[in-house]
Amino acid sequence: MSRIALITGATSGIGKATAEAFAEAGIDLILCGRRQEKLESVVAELSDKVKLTTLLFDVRNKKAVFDAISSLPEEWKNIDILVNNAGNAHGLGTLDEGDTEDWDSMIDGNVKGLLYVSKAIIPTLIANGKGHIVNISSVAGKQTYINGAVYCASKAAVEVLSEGMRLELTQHGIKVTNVAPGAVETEFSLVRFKGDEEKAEKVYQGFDPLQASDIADMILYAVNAPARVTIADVTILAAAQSAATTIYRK
Ligand code: NDP
Ligand code: 8X3
Repeated sequence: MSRIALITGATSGIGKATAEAFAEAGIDLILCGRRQEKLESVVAELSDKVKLTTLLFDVRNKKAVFDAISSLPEEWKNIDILVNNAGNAHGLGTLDEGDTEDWDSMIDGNVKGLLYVSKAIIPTLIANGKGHIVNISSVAGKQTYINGAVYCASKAAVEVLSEGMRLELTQHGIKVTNVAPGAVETEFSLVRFKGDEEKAEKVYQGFDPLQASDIADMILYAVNAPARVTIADVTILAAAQSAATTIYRK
């Protein structure tokens, strides 16, 4: 019987690449995001491979999260894999000059949103006595960098939540994998710099950055590992990257 995965942030970057990798592996997909046209284009791309459905919600909106997940038809309710990927950085700057709206977006999206989606799905995993949660953290959750305190704090929270989930859920046969990528070339920097393409492109210049598919490959490996194996915590860096903000550029 094929497995069902729910992926948040499936409209671009790591989430979309994970949908593509899962579809190749025959995993049916519940794709989530806020941009409907992007969700539809991923469905069109993958619909000849697996069964797909979509949920449109903002992870920051608690009611929308619970309403969307409880609206799933019966045949989609038995989720096997949850990929908590939705999230972004908003802005890069000091705390005294930081925009509190940006802080709200990061804390509400990267932390509280991940919690809401998890709370909506964990009871099903427990009832089924099996499942796998993959949380997308960041190297920024392991190493704080200048001007990134709030984003780093939000990802440090994801690290802690991954540990907490593993402590709670192992007894129920549920695996928890924390994935901490370094610099991945996605829409991430475009969002961080509020659509400034020049600034965003500079982040990935002078070295060979990670691609979203590199992270998706790792996620697929983790969810396909033998039953006796939990891939608990993985950091993936670009080969030219030695720490969160240390990148050797040519
Ligand atoms: P992208 O900007 O390409 O993708 C972000 C995804 O998250 C989009 O699909 C977006 O969908 C979704 N999303 C963002 N905010 C919300 C929200 N409030 N509600 C619902 N969905 C939301 O970036 P990445 O693929 O790079 O980012 C994916 C994850 O990887 C993030 O958690 C990020 O922090 C993490 N990460 C990224 C790294 C990088 O260098 N790129 C490195 C380490 C970690 P939509 O806009 O349609 O809602
Ligand atoms: C994204 C990677 O280093 O820009 O989490 O914060 S970084």
